[in-house]
Amino acid sequence: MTNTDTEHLQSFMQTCRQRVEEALDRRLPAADKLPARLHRAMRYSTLDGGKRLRPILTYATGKALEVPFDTLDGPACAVEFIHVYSLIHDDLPAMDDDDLRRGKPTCHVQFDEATAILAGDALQVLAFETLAADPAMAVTPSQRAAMIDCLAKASGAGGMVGGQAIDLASVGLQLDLPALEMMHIHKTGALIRASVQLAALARTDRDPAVMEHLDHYAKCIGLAFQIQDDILDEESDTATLGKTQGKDQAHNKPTYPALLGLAGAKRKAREMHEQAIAALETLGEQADLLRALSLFIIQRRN
Ligand code: GRG
Repeated sequence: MTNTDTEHLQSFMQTCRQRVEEALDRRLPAADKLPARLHRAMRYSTLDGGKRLRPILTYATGKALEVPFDTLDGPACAVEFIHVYSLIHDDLPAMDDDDLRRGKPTCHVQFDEATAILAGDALQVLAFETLAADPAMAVTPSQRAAMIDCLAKASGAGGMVGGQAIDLASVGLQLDLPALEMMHIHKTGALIRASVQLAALARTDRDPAVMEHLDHYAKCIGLAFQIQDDILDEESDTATLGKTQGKDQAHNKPTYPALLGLAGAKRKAREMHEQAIAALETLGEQADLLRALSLFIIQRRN
């Protein structure tokens, strides 16, 4: 990737971050609206933090398919609402029991456990309300239904929640590579895949071959993202990550570096990136941002 490509990606990501920040702000309940503690917790965990990788993927897919950004604000927010809810619940004492997220105290530490559970619940519902009713989305009712179906499947027992259940059940167990992959395809990969699919669903004249290529790309970057996450958990530090570093090892969790070694995990991440790029072969230069994002995923430091 040239310097110009990197600068272009950085400026695109910055534009998307600003855009989604404003869109999230508008869709969240006001902080002083009752019940104010719940609304403050929802806003605290959602706003002003995170890489916004999933919304950026939604917008970048929109660029590749020429979908207007006004139509994508709803899907971009919906996927981020689901992501934030999952982080809040994952940090709870009953799950990962963490006190640092996005460089600040986790929701249950800043507020309390019950409020954190409710904030997660409410964000999850807000995601679907956004897809069902967002007036700025120029889509047909059947496209809306397809988007709701897509996000529900990606988030539920057959997707992210199922992956989290496998993860909780596997602590201390010796998972082999296919089992580890299966867990991550659900836990992290499903939502990343949905971030791409939601933008594609905004087009009525979908070419099934292009949809398939984009889906393959999304599956590959989903795994690459998780492998890099595991690598960073070993290589990075708490301040850079904005979350507790070294937790995987401390909790004896199965990870890619544990199974493949650090060098093997890096090779695997690179392989997934190369497969992602190959999947986009038939798409023209309008897919360059997606290509650059794939590289960003395996080179990110937080
Ligand atoms: C509790 C239903 C439920 C699901 C939890 C996604 C998840 C499932 C848990 C998060 C725990 C975790 C650290 C997973 C590894 C990969 C991951 C999703 C990291 C966080 O995503 P980033 O790096 O976070 O995109 P930011 O803060 O940048 O948005």
